[in-house]
Amino acid sequence: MPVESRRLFFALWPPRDVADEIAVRARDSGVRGRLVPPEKLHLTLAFLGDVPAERIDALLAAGDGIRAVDFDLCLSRLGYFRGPRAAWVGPKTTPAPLAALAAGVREAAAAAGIGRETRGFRAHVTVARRAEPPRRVRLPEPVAWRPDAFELTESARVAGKAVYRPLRRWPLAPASVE
Ligand code: 2AM
Repeated sequence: MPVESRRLFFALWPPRDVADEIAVRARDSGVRGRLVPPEKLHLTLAFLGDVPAERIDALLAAGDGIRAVDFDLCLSRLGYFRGPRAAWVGPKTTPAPLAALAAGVREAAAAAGIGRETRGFRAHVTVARRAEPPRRVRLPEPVAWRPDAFELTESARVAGKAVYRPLRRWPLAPASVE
């Protein structure tokens, strides 16, 4: 009997105005390929793959235990992954609280008995798939984004298309202002 499972990942999802801005800036920078529509733009913190249904409660409980603070993201870089032929935008450097959050969700997954993600964390928002390598490495104008929550998202296939559904969102605590 097949084991029931769901394809899950932790991610940051930009609000619509930021997503629109990312899409416009990427297009204006000459990104070519299958452009990701604004409503599907996200920054993956950890990809968990197929998670057996009976592990999901433990994963949500582990997620509840994560304490993370918010941070500013300045998306100014344009990059390319040759293997998956993905063009992306991302920050020039990864803010420490973002690196800590990515580590936190990976630890939560491990605590729930879900294999650790093998790729190192590289903060990026994929803007085009089956893309050509971008000709520039910088966006003409950076996009500012202050995420206020992280999410456990399901990636389902509906009629051959990837559909993303939120399972749970957790707020990022405001970082104390010095
Ligand atoms: P990326 O394409 O932005 O790099 C949901 O499927 C998200 O998880 C995708 O947007 C993808 O991020 C990431 N993902 C999908 N398959 C993956 C894999 N095999 N390994 C790592 N990350 C993956």
